[in-house]
Parts: sequence; C-alpha cells; structure tokens
Amino acid sequence: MNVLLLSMPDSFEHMPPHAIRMPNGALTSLAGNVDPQHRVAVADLILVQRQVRETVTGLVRELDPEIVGLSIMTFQRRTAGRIIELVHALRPGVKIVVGGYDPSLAPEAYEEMGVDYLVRSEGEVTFRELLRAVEQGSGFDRICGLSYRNGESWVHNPDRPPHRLEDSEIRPPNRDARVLNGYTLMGRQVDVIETSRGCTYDCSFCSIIEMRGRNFHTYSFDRVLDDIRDARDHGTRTIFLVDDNITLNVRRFEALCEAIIAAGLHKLDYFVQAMTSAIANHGETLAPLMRRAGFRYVFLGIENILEGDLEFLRASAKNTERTNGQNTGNATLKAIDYLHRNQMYVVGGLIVGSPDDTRESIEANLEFARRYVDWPYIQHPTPYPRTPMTKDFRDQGLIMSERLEEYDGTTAVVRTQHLPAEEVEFMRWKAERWMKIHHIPVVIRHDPRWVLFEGWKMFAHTFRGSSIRSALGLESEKKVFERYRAIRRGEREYT
Ligand code: B12
Ligand code: SF4
Repeated sequence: MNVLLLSMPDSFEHMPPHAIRMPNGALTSLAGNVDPQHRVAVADLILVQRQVRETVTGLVRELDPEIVGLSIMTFQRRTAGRIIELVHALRPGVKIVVGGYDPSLAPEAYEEMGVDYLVRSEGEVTFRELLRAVEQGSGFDRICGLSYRNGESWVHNPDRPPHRLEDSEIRPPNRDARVLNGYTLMGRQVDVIETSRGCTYDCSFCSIIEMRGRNFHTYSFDRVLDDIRDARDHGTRTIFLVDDNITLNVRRFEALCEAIIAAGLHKLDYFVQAMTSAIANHGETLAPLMRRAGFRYVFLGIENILEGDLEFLRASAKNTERTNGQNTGNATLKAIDYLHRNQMYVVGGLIVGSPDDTRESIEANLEFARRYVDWPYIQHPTPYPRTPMTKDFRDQGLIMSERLEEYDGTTAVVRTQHLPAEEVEFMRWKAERWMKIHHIPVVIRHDPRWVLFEGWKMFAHTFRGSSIRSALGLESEKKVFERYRAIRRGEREYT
C-alpha cells in the first residue's frame, strides 16, 4: 500500500521556522516499522509552512496514497482538521489515521473529523498491525491501542502497554522515507534521536504520564549509536535527543556520553533536555563528560524559581539539590553553574502564569532568566487534555481561551488569581525579546555565515510588531504587543 505520513506545519514563538525546522521523530520511526511491501513517504510540513496546501495536493496526486497518517499536538488540531478535509477532497476514498499526543489524549475530539483510525500512545507496533489488517481485511478488534470507526460509532480497543524497547521489535527509523528537505537548527542540518522513552515523575503540566504511565525504558547503546551514524550519513550535524527524561538514569547517561566519544561521534553538536536535580547532583562527573561528547545546549526544566509555584506544577522533586542524602534547596543555580563551567549553554525552561502568580512573582522569574540563562524558553501554563493542571485551572475558572490553536505555550490562555492572561503574556514577551539578543555573540562565534545571511530574519522575527516609531519611543510597548498578537493570529492560518 502507499502510505503518506504528515507532521503539522504549526510552530510556536520559540521555534522560528527560518531558524529551526526539526523533523518529527515519530513519523520516521513509524516508517521504519511497517512491513516491507508498503511504500511510505514522510513529509514534515514545517519545511513548507507557507505552501501547505500546494505541497499536500502535490504529494497526494503524485504518491496516490491509500492511507494518510497525521501526527498531531493539541495546538495543531485545527490545522489537522483542515488538512484532513483537503485530503478527502483530493482523494475521497483515502483512509485517515491520526496519532501523537492530541489524538491519544483527546480521542473523542477526532470522532467527527473525517478520521477512520486513531492510534493511541506508542505507534510502531499498532500501526504495523493496522496496515496488515487493512491489507488483509482481517478486522481490527485484536489490535491493542487502536480506536476505529465502525459505521456511525467508534470502537476503542484496550490500551497497548508501553514497549520495553529491549528486543529489536521496534526497528530503527527510516530516514529515506522523507520526501521533503530543509531541516535546520540555525544553519546546521538537524535530526532527532531517541535513546529512551518515558518518565517516572508526574509534573502536573506534562502530558507524558497520561500518555504512557510512569515508566522508563531504554534502547541499547548499539542501536542508539547506529541511529546517530544513520542521521550523520544523511547529512546531519546537530542531534536533538528527544528522550522524555534522559537524566532519570544518570549513570546510563554518563555511559552513553562515553560510548559517543568512543565511537567518534562527538564531533556532532548535541542538544538535550535535562532535570536540574540530575545535573546539580551529578554535575561533577556528568557535565565534563557531556561536554566531551559534544553536548552544546541543555534545555533545563527549571519551571519556576519559587517554591509555591513549583509545588503547583508538581515539579519540586525534580528541582531539588541533595547533599549527603539531605535535600538542600533548589538545584537550578548549581546545575547552571556546572553547565557553564563546562562551556555548555542553558536553554532555560520556565513557566510563568500559575494561579497564585502576581506581577512580582513573574518578575522574579523573568529577572532570574535575564541573569542566568543563555536562551530563554519561557512558557505559560497550558491546559492540555487530561493533565492534572488542566483540572486545577478548570476548577478555579481560570481558563480564558478554548481556542486550541492558541495552546502553543507562549500564548497565555489562562489567567492567574491576580493578573489577566494578556498581562502575563505581555510581561513575558517584553522581557524575552531582549534576553534573546544577548545570546547573539555566541551564535556568531559558532555559525558566523548563518548569522551573516539569516541572522536578520531571526532579529525581525524576535521583534515583529515593532516599528520605527516604537524604536524611537513614540509608541507604547503595549501597542507593539497588540500588533505582534495580530501577526501571530495571522501566522496560525497555515492552510
Ligand atoms: C522532543 C519534544 C519537542 C522538541 C522536538 C519536536 C519535534 N520536531 O519532534 C521541541 C523542543 C522542538 C518541542 C517543541 C514543542 N513541544 Co514538544 N515535546 C517533545 C517531547 C519531549 C518528545 C517528543 C518526541 O519526539 N518523542 C519521540 C517520538 C517517537 O514519540 P511520539 O512523538 O510520542 O510519537 C509516538 C506516538 O505518539 C505515536 N505517534 C505520533 N504521531 C503519530 C502519527 C501516526 C499517524 C501514528 C499512527 C502514530 C503516531 O507513535 C510514535 C512512535 O511510538 C514531548 C514529550 C515530553 N515528555 O515532554 C514534548 C511534547 C510532545 N511537546 C509538547 C509541546 C506542547 C510542544 C510545544 C508546543 C511547546 C512546548 N511545550 O515546548 C512546542 C511546539 C513545537 C513546534 N512545532 O513549534 C507537548 C504536547 C502536548 C499536547 N497535548 O499537544 C509534549 C507532550 C510535552 C508536554 N508539555 O506535555 N517538543
Ligand atoms: S520530569 Fe519532564 S518528562 Fe517527566 S513528568 Fe516532569 S516535565 Fe514530564
């Protein structure tokens, strides 16, 4: 069968598409795991963000797929709906399958969207079995993790337990299935690699626990190294490790760094997401190893520097420093110090706008980011389906927008008890633009050519909404913010 797999074009404030266009790891993993007789094409629509309609039309005409699959996050649901309509118009008999975080956590939302099959949680084995069943006409009732349309109603089969990843049942990704190109992270070709799946924490804002429960499973180093080599052989120079929480097992992470060095793969640049507690508590040995293995940017889940907010986010434990078995306070500064001492840069993940946040508490976090992080990645709490935080916000009546396309993390869709949503967003937006400028010298040193030819686009993106009048101080920042919001609304029309 011909199969076309699409990831959505929607991006958000911290991923300006002229600078960052990352592949969706799910789709190549699915492509690597179907039976060999199928012809699978993977198209990441972020690569053609302003030509979505033309590209999808061209691909459907050229590839003539029997099955079209879409990978969808919550803020991409509206775009997904429009793409499904387009595909149906182009090829009425096509079967549509959806997967990823949003379909898995809000399957009911897809029942009226022209979808035939919905794969919940991990997809490789379920999708393989689905294609077999479609091809052989053998029925779907035995496929765990699958929901499917049956006449006018939907059938939801039992869940599929998370895969243990230890055997070779999940085969490596198939990057040759990609039919578009142009992946980049500030001028260097980028790819994503998984070394593990799952997390045992339960932060209230995170979708991972509802998605797959609290567990942690790992791939073998041989497989991971082969995967990195494959990405490199496809032209990649920067690797993003997309593990949910690679720092859950620090000794394993250290061994992985050693394996990367031993395999001579440390000349690539690596980006990774990490818990502050793991870096603070093990930085003495871990940070130098990370540096030697090629790690350059570390996304730190700081979340918040105030204890009250950390409690609301249920993120205290992962941000706690321990000395001689005792809790000795917030781990953030120590983690940042270890990373900086080892020439790595900190992408500071902070969340501002929790229910009790005041102007002062938000400002304290913004000031912290100004002083200590190299690249801010500040977001607002966003009520994604089925997270504990969503329930808290709903119970307190603080959700201000149900327009899911705004659920991108940098549009404030909830208010606090003390501040309107728009004010929270304004404070973040105003502070963050200038923080990004401070990092430019580092980027120039690493990628001078890219900065020379593309840097101005990044600048223009960061300051969109500004005008000569605002630069001269003749217009208020609120006015610029209003313009920025209007531009952002327009950007969300991808189809
Ligand atoms: C890595 C990552 C990123 C990376 C890379 C994204 C990329 N291009 O791949 C970066 C940092 C760029 C990123 C950004 C964002 N992310 Co993100 N990200 C993740 C993370 C950590 C891992 C995702 C991943 O690659 N997993 C590995 C792959 C193989 O697994 P998978 O995606 O789950 O896919 C499997 C199944 O879902 C299923 N499947 C998926 N798609 C499909 C499609 C079909 C047809 C089928 C059959 C099956 C299927 O099968 C796959 C294989 O088993 C998750 C989870 C987490 N713990 O935080 C969040 C997560 C996915 N991100 C999230 C969000 C919200 C965002 C942002 C909007 C804002 C933010 N919070 O940072 C931005 C938007 C990005 C953009 N487009 O502009 C949310 C999504 C919540 C939701 N309900 O939609 C998550 C769950 C985190 C959270 N807050 O809970 N993200
Ligand atoms: S530690 Fe990270 S992956 Fe784990 S639940 Fe918290 S935010 Fe999610």
